[in-house]
Amino acid sequence: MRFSTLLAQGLLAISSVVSAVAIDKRQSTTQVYKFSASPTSAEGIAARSNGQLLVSFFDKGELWGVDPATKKASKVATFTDATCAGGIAEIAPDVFAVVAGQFSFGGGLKTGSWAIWKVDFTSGTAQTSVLKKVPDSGFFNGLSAFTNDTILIGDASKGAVVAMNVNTGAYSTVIQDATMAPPANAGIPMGIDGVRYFNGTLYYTNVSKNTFHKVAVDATGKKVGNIATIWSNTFSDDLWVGPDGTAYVATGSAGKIQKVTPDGRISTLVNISGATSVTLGKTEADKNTLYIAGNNGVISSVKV
Ligand SMILES: *[C@@H]1O[C@H](CO)[C@@H](O)[C@H](O)[C@H]1NC(C)=O
Ligand SMILES: *[C@@H]1O[C@H](CO)[C@@H](O)[C@H](O)[C@H]1NC(C)=O
Ligand SMILES: *[C@@H]1O[C@H](CO)[C@@H](O)[C@H](O)[C@H]1NC(C)=O
Ligand SMILES: CC(=O)N[C@H]1CO[C@H](CO)[C@@H](O)[C@@H]1O
Repeated sequence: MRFSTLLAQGLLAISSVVSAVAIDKRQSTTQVYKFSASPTSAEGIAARSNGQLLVSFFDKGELWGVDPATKKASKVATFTDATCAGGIAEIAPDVFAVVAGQFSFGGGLKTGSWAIWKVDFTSGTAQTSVLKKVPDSGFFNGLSAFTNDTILIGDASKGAVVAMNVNTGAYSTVIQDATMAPPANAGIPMGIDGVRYFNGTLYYTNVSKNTFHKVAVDATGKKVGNIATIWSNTFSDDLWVGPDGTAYVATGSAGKIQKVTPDGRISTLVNISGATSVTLGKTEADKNTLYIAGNNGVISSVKV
């Protein structure tokens, strides 16, 4: 009797320590802005060096600016002949490339409609132009800065990565792999989704296969060695890699932001539903703030 009471008290003490640790780690997000009319389905997010955020939309060929300080938003670019936009990457200081083309849940995918657009803020106002229309595109979605004059584009329907020179628009497929392909039974023809290059490594997700991968690439973007699978059991959308090599992955319906340290430890940064993409802030004040775009129109933030 006495022994079991002591044991029970001991177990209680242990369990309260365990739950205290778990509670300390729990975080919640703060809403920055909510898009509630059209567009709504935020798909890509990027941070400018002036603290503003850029948000692209899966349900409209537009790019919007969001100011986390004033919590106001305004349209910065309309992509002609596009119904859908995707990844955003900074290709020179305050110059961004954005994926846009034609997809809608009602109208389906129009292959060959995809283009890389350039949105240049260096003159003070956004100057929007087509960098390159790609007639042999399948379904562009993910985008990453790569070398100073090259970007890497994920073609979600072809299961490929395309490298493009941002000065000339010249492009070529550098990787095509089964881990990047959509499965035959995919609801929409999307395999490779999030694409981010960091320090010799290309990270990418497959949105229809619940996978997250990494592979070393050479200076032209071609793969070197084997593709590693970081996980194969969690719905995975777009991602960001911080300056220390930590990856943050938006997991949409899986309901969380997953963090992967350079040595491969996986944890949940925060629970949040519908996250499509993430980025770290670029100013001294918000470099440890992760901004999250959601398909419910909510733009939110959390400390990393
Ligand atoms: C996320 O939710 C799960 C289940 O409710 C909980 O156990 C976990 O502590 C939460 N994680 C964070 C980082 O809040
Ligand atoms: C790339 O740009 C950075 C910053 O402008 C510069 O420091 C670096 O030398 C450039 N690298 C190459 C390979 O051109
Ligand atoms: C970049 O990769 C090199 C070689 O693997 C490594 O030594 C270095 O720590 C990495 N840098 C960062 C910032 O992760
Ligand atoms: C539709 C589809 O391809 N589903 C796949 C999701 O990912 C898991 C794990 O890789 C596969 O087992 C499923 O077949």
